Amino acid sequence: EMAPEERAFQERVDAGQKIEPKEWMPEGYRKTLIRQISQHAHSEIVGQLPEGNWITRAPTLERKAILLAKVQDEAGHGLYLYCAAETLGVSRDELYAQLHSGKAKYSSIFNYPTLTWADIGVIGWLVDGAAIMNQVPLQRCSYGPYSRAMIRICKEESFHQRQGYDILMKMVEGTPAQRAMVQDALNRWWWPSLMMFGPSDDASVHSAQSMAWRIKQNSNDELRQKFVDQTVPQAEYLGLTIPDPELKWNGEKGGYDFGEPDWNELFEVIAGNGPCNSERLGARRNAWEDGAWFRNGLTAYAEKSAARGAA
Ligand code: FAQ
Repeated sequence: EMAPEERAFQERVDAGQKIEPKEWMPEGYRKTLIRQISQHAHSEIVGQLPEGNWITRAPTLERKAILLAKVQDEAGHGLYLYCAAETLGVSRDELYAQLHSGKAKYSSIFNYPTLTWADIGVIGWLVDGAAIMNQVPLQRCSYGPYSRAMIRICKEESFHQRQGYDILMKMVEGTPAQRAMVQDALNRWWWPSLMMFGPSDDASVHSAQSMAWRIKQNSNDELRQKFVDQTVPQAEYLGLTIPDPELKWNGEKGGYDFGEPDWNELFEVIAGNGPCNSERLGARRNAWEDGAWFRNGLTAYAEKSAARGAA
């Protein structure tokens, strides 16, 4: 039996109204949003690292400028999302502490290494492609600040995806070795990209409640299916083979049948045991520690100014 204020809240959500920061909300709704938004913010921040690895080695000045802009956009996305999380009554320092202690999650996808330049193309194509597929419905999320952040983020993600596909269009016109490099990158990133959508629906503990609250509009498997359907023709256009022997068009359902991702791998990566987890977290911790002198300087200056003002 729902309390009256909770029933009123649910009715507003069902009617498609936005919930704003100072309004009453169930504690579980607040907690779920803090969890999801902060995890999303951390993903953007950690997500700079795999691509940042190639900024100094981009093949041309133009590619370097484009990649630099993309990685800067990711920093911006992280910052909007931290702001959205802060409206729920959590401080940025707490959120950083959760990331640095390993308590908070971030997307599994950023725990894989970027071995070649083709990986940068494939990340834009698949990882940003999956991110858009997940984020377009989040623009209609019931929580106002998150939904508004998603509108701007989605516009920038579309550019990111195009830049990735553009890298690959160029590379597949190149030498056999360059084409092989693209195929190898696709082979390594395909399954981890499918895992970005989360565990299968029967293992997704949060989906039902998040959908009832209209935080999520679609289940993990629905979005994964849409992603596969959108991506297979793009792979064909590039002349690439998706590394899934079970992939097959199913005319009856109007979509592709495809193989099961290795869920054990996803859970291992989420638990901190992926190929680059410790490297990624180490880089974020170092960045935080290396910035201590600057934070201390700012605080000392603010205290001095306040003391001067009071005198
Ligand atoms: N990685 O019950 P569910 C980007 C966790 S895009 C890590 O299904 P939910 C852009 C989940 O948190 C990537 N953890 O959970 C970019 C939960 O654990 P918890 C970021 C995962 O929340 C591109 C547990 O498993 N995008 O950054 C993953 O209903 C290129 C059970 O799962 C977002 O975060 C995973 N893949 O659905 C940047 C989108 N999957 O918290 C740079 C917003 C599941 O209870 C370069 N988030 N888990 O300890 C969402 O839409 C949802 O949170 C899902 C998961 C769909 C990720």
